[in-house]
Parts: sequence; C-alpha cells; structure tokens
Amino acid sequence: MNISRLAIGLTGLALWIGPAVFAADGYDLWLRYPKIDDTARLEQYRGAIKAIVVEGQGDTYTIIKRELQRGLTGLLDQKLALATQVREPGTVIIGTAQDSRLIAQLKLTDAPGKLGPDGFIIRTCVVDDKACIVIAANRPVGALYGSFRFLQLLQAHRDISQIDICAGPKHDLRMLNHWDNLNGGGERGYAGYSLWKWQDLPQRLDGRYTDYARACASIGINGMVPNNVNADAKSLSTEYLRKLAALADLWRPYGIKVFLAAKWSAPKELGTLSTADPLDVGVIAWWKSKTEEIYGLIPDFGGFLVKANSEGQPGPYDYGRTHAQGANMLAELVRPHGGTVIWRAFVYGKDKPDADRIKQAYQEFVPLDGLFKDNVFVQVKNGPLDFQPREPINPLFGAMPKTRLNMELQITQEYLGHSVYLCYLAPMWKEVLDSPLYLGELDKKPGSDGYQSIIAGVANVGTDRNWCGHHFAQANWFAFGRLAWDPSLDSQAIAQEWARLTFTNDAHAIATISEIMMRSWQANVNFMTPLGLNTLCNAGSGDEGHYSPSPATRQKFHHADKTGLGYDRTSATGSNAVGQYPEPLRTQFDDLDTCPEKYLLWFHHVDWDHRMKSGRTLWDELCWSYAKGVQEVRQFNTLWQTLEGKIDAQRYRHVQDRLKEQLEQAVLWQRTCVDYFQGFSGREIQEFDFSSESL
Ligand code: BDP
Repeated sequence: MNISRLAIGLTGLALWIGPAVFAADGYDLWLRYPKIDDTARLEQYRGAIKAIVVEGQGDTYTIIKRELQRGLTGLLDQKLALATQVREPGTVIIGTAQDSRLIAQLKLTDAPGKLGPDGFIIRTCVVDDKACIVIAANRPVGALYGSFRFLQLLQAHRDISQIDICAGPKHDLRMLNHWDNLNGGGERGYAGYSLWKWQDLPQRLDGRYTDYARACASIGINGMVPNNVNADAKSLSTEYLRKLAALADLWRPYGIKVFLAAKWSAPKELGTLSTADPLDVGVIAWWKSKTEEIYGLIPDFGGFLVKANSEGQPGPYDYGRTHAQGANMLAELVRPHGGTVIWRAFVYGKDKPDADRIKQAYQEFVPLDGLFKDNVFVQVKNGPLDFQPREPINPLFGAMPKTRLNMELQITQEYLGHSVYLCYLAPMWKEVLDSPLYLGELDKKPGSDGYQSIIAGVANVGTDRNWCGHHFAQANWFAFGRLAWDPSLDSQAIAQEWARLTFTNDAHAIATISEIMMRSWQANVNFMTPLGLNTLCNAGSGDEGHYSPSPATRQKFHHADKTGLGYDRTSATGSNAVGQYPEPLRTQFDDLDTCPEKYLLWFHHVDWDHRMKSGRTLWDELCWSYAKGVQEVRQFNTLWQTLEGKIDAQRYRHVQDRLKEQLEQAVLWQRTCVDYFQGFSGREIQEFDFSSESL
C-alpha cells in the first residue's frame, strides 16, 4: 500500500476514535490541549472564557498570547478572540499592574510577600460590571506562569466558577542541571542524546529549544546549566559562549536564566597559564576577563556551577587552597553583575580523610561555614552518598548555619533503572524536602544575588521523541518543577494532576496511574536495595553502568559476612557517620532499636538472626523485601492492563513493554542478590505467599 495513503488512513482512524483516545507519542508532555470531553465542564468553560486581553508588549506577552490561544482553542474547541478591552463577561485579562491599565485599576492585593517576582494571582473579578478572570503578576514572567497554571486547571477539568489562587514559589531559583557533553553524549542520560546541537549554534536554533522552554516555564523552572558538571573547558571559549548566548536570548522571554558548569583548570587549558591557583593574580585576571566577556554576551548570565576536587576533577585543593577560597574568587567576579557561584559539595576521591566516604563532604565543608561570600551557594545532594535508591538526608543540611546550601536532586534515574523502570520520584524527594533539617535552609538571608533559596535537579531529558525515554519519567520532570515551586505539595496530588494533564481525566485511569506511581519507588527500593542497602549495582560509566545487580563487586558498600549484613556507622563500633547528625537523629540512627528499618543497613551491621519489627529475622526480611518488590512490579503489570483502551494505544504499549522488562529485571535483582547474600547467611531462602493481597 502507498505509504501516504496508509498515513491518511491512520489519521482518519484516530479522528474517528475521538479526542479522548488518540495516538500520542508523548512529545507534548503535559501540555496537551485536547477538547474537554466532559460536556458540563466544557459548557462552563465556554461561558466563562470568551476573549483574552493582553495589554503588555514584549516577547513574554507574545508567548502568553500564543500559549493561551493554542491551549484554549484546543480545550474549548473554538476560536478565541484577542480583545483590547472588556466588551463581554468571560474576558480573561492577563498582565502586570505596570503593563495593564485594567489590572492596575483593580488594585489587587495578595498575602504580603507571597507573590514575589515570580508569583501570580488567578482570580474571578468584576471589571466594568462584567465577570472576568484576571491573571495578574508583578512581572511578565509571573503572568506567563499564571497562564500556564490556568490552562492546567482547565486541562484537569477543575471548577473555575469562583477562582482565587495566589501562588508564589518557595525557591527563588528552580534549576535544571543538564549533565550533557559538548559532543552530544551525556553523563547519565537515558533518553537519547543531548538536546543541544552545539555544532549548529548559534546560527541554527532547533525547534525543540522553544518546546523545552515552554515545558520548563509551564512548571516554573527558571534556571538551567546546559553542560556537564564534569565540565569541558571549551564551554568557556568565545566560540561556545556565543552559542550559549543564542540559547539565552531564546529562553529569556520564558524566564529561564542560563548558568555554566565551569572547569577549574580552564585558565590553563584555554589560557596560557601554568596554574589555576585561585590566589594567583594571573588566574584571577583570566577569570575576570572571562566573566566580563560572558556578561557582555549574556547580561543576565546566572553564574557558575563548579564541581571541584571530586572524582578526579581539578580544584583549588590542587594548590593547597580550600573550597571557600576557590568559590570566593569567582564570587567576587560575578558579584558586580548580580551573579551566583554554586559550588558542589559532592566531593570524594583521593586524599580521603576517612575510610567512610560518606563523611567526606561534611568534614571538608563544615569547617568552612561562614567563610563563603554571600553570593555563593553550596550545592548538596539529598543524601550523603550518591543518589542511591534511598538515602537518609545529607547531614550537611542544617550543619552550616552561616552558608546558603541548596539541594541537588537527581531527576534522571541513574540508580533507579534508567529509562526502563517506572519510578515516580516525588515520594523519595519528599522524604528530604519535608525534613526540618532541610526546611531550615529555606529561611536563610538572601545574598547579594537576591536569592534566598535554590533547588537543582539533574535533568532527564534528551532527544528521544518523548523527551525522557519512559513516558512516566516525564512525571519526574513535572514533579521536580512542582516541588521546586512548592515543596509542601503532596506527591499523590502531583501524580494525579500529572496523569490528568498527560493521559486522561478518566477517574479509573487516574486512580490506577497514580496508585502505580505512588507504589513504584518503594517497589524499586525493595527489589534493588532494601533496608538501607545501597550501591549493589554494577559499576561503570557507559549506558549500562549502574543498571544491573552486582553485589559481589560491592563488598565495600554492604559489608556482608558470616555474622550479618550492613555498614557499621555507629558511634561505638563503627565509622561514627551518625555523629554528623544533630540530635535527636544522631541517637535515633545510632541505636539499633530506634534506627528506622528503612535505613537499618546504612547505619548498622546487623546479625542475620536479628528480629525485625515484622517478627521475621533480618535474613527472612531481606528475602521478603526482594520478593515483595518483585510482586509489586507484577501487580503494576496487571494494573496497567486495566487501562487498555482508556489511554492511547501508542503510549499504552510503550509502558506495557517497559513494565514487562522491569519485571524481568526485578526477578534478576532478586535472584542475584538473595543468592549472593545466602552465601554469607547460610540460611534457607523463604518463599512468601502474596496471593491473599488485593491489587
Ligand atoms: C555520580 C555519577 C557521576 C557524576 C557524579 C556527580 O555517577 O557520573 O559525575 O555523580 O554528581 O552519581 O558529579
């Protein structure tokens, strides 16, 4: 058959099936605007939204108009008038008091200080005797965020009859860190290649750059680092800065600021210097002129992100200088431009002060508290090791009261099944975001850069058509944005909202999708690294690195022996990593009886016959956890099958295939780990019957 005829036939079929179930490849993410399929809602919306008025001028307002027209035309399935004044009830007015006469005259008030520079109000108001909806903000970008939010309410079929939302972000800078290499590869990317086509820049701008910015702005992301923290000095060359400037120009109207990961040895590699000592006048002069060059090209450049003296990267320690001396040298240079230096605390490597690697960051950084300039942030991973499936909170949070610390989360699933496993990460992030240790960080004094708080997520996007490899990995990008804006949000509410925007408003489908999502992380923890275990995966940096089970090569992390399992980090007999936590956590973790079992083997070496809360021995509990993890993934497969026909076939099958693969992997993890640990425990492997458990 003629290919084009076939294509027309398929399109016809999709149209015939109707708007609720149509072919979708995931490219539109949560920005799909299908016609509202709930008739009552559709009528309500059509009555309440008749025209839009955007009085302000400029690129951001052009984007707002475009997005609202696109979204509303799709959702309401009717063309919407762009008006200049309020002629009829149902006018949506968008803008700021400075740019919009209509909004200025409303004199809207918000809870003091709630909006800030990025927040917005969405409110039903009476304007010229007509009921209207107003989307107001202090800056155009806030109006853009409000417009996206408004569309999301409609996508989720929310009641908008008396709408009154006033929302401002909790983190000032909500940024993505792309671990992308200049050659198009990625450090830990599982969704194809890097989105940035450096070879084409600055002349040719790929259409995806704009769609990337739309997606980011729709969830409030306002900063990005395009290059790997294991940086290539070339990113700082004039040639590459021009390329970066083209991206910055494109993204500015979306409110996205660019930063750069800077390689410490750049003055030697790009310049002609023989040293990168931060106190050397030549080195300072080199960075000064580089900084001025950057700000000449990108006036609102955010600043530098630096990974120094970790995993073989160069840094100030090579010259007998501290992290503070390194960070401060750069901070002084970006300060006149309002810039920030984000200095990573993920440090380990040679010259370790302690055999227990997880103690190193605390040991190196806490003595430097109070020494960093006020436009420096120290970027700290959520846990003290390295993005493991589960870690206790990093004890650096709360331990440096005179330094601004910002959390780094990993959105890309380096240790959680790459783009094969369905793993919704919000519940994991919430464990640390809700911790009082972290919450204290959000109340520190703003620095000269104006920021009080930053949060960073290691991005999971690439050239795959659906951006993230796995359709459900999109939920992690979405949830990161939502939690960066408001860390107090509930994971399940985010999951349900994402499911509505991304898949369907069908009640059964939303309940099923969010249920799988909410159980997924713990299921993965159970079949990979239960009870506080970690790093049981294979080593390596290639595509397959950190994916498969390899406990036999990971003795130094799990310390299994004939007597038991786990890393003794107690104060009495172990490495005393517990000593880095404040009370009451220190005592809680230190004591075998009070240590939460989810962290048990992280902090304790435990006898195989130790009695767990369930009444089982440690050995049996370990076997149970692996079996439970497998059982959960089996159930996800069954649950997913109930969605056939409720969501489009293309994404249905994609997820189904991956769930099958995840189940095979789960079984492999279970067999490999249980067999391996049995070699130490010498105990029998129990079988567990989960048949009485309901789905
Ligand atoms: C580890 C990754 C490594 C990164 C490093 C980092 O395996 O590729 O470079 O983190 O955060 O998780 O710098």
